[in-house]
Amino acid sequence: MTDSLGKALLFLCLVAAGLALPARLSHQLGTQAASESRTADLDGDGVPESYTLANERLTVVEKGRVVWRSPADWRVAAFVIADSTNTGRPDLNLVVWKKGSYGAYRPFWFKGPDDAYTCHLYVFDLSAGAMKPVWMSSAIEPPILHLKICRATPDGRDDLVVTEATGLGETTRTTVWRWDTWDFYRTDHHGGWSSCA
Ligand SMILES: [Ca+2]
Repeated sequence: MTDSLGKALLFLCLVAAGLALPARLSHQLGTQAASESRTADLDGDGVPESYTLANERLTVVEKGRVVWRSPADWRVAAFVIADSTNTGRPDLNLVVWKKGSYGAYRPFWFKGPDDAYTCHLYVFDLSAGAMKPVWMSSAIEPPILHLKICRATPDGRDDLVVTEATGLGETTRTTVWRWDTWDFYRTDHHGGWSSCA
């Protein structure tokens, strides 16, 4: 067994058991830096906000005021600021690990404790001084190890380029997602992007 395959299998087993420190371990498997900061003007008011990821929490500050902070029970593994929903304005895209997939609204068929760490993709817009959810996924399986958002050369729209963990021989694979009105769907685009965030 290769070292990378061993890490991936260990990762999936620990996460499934709810025992892992998944964000930290996912960093070891190839996600972005655990601490980083950048600026962007998501609400388009001409004043850039700062986005700082530290200790797995993201803090957004504008004019010295904390506009938004990710909840304490989220472990933010990565964030990408790009127009993932192709509206012409940048979105805040978060890869989040948290315990439980369903919250207070679990489906009737789900039995047993809902306390394993699962990976989620959340998309937010900043508008009128508040961070507003655009899209919040249920648990993503296989989990996202790395996320880029790339501008497609044929039509100038943005694609999500997602590196996923797998436990089936190959350790990772890359899939491409595109926004369509209410949801992301997988496309067969591979390459041909002019730039990536
Ligand atoms: Ca602003």
